[in-house]
Amino acid sequence: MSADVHRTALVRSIEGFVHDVVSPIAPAMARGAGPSPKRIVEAAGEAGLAGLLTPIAYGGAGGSHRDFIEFIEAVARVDASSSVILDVHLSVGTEPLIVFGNDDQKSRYLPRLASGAWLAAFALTEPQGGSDAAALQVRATHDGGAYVLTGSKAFITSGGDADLYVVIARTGHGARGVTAFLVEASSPGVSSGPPLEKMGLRGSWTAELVLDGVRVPDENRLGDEGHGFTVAMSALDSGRVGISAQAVGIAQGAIDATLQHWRRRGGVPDDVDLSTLADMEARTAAARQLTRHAAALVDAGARVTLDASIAKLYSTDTCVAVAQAGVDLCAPESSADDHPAAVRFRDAKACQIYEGTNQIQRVVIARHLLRDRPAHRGIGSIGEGRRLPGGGRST
Ligand code: COS
Repeated sequence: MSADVHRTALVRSIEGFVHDVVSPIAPAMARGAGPSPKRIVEAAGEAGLAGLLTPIAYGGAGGSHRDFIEFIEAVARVDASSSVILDVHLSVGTEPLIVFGNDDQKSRYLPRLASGAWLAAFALTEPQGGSDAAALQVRATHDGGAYVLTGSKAFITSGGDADLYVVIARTGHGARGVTAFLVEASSPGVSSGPPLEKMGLRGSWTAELVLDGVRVPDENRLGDEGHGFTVAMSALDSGRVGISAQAVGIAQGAIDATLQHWRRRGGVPDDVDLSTLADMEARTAAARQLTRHAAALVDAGARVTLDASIAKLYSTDTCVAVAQAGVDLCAPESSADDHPAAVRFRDAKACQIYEGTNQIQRVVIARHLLRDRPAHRGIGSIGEGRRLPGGGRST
């Protein structure tokens, strides 16, 4: 199949999936009363989309990150809950296995994930501390031919419904004492708390994952021992591009909701300042371009840490601002819990928080400027670890 034909077929699958599967369930998902995450991924599997990024040799669609962001944006435009379920499954749930897995691990798990028979999740965050990922405490102790995992992970998307978790656990000290594991949900000692009652994204499950002496065979260690922080960070590099795409979709959905609201009311009210609508569109278009740029870098095999953080920061701040403007333009009806503009506004906020808060994205961007490009910015005299005039550190 030529690349063009492949892309056309993929675009059709995405359109069909959004129209046939996502649109009908969107209102129920917004109330937290829709199908389970597993059912969403099964349906994506039936449409050939649950393994969008998985190589064809392992049962996937062999798609690019450009395809991936278009898929996530298209779903988020209609229903953000479905999009985060799919984003986590395809991205941080499956990609570490594609990038760091050995042949045996890929053969055992990728076909099941790509067909939608299994749902994947990513378990890094812990109850004691979210942003300082290197301080994680879930312990993995080597014992015979297995690692024994003990501790709790918090705020796990699809927690309680996933079949396979990429778990990041401590095997030594500091960032280099962290290792990644593939943990089957059916393993003795794995359990989950109930899904949280959330402000937005109510159709996606977010739960605690408890690991109580879970024996994970050596064959399920993902990458080398001590390499888990790099597995997690590079998963997040690409994952943040997906969240950026999700934010673009939510912003676009807020614009759609505003236009539909006016259509239902028979036109634009006389007192509306249309420059607000124009700004919503311009910011969303800019966020989309940043997301595409970051996705193109991933597809080119380039390091995307900086551009993923810039895209994630800009797009998610944009989606909150655009969704808020949508609520204002649709007021007072938009104060109703089920008004589409209100749903967008509630869903938008989480994008600034997960896969690295926007404060963390600013840390990543600022560190990059100080570490890698001092000459361009006129701060060449600031060395590694030296005090900045404002009292911060340049590391
Ligand atoms: N890709 C590959 N390797 C990376 C990396 C990346 N993006 N970022 C860091 N690393 C490596 C570093 O090269 C370093 O390796 P060496 O020790 O071999 O030099 C190691 O990881 C530690 O890096 P660093 O010192 O930068 O780590 P910090 O503890 O300072 O933390 C931040 C860095 C703040 C960026 C990290 O903790 C982070 O991203 N936190 C947010 C976590 C998050 O997103 N949580 C959401 C979970 S999913 S909802």
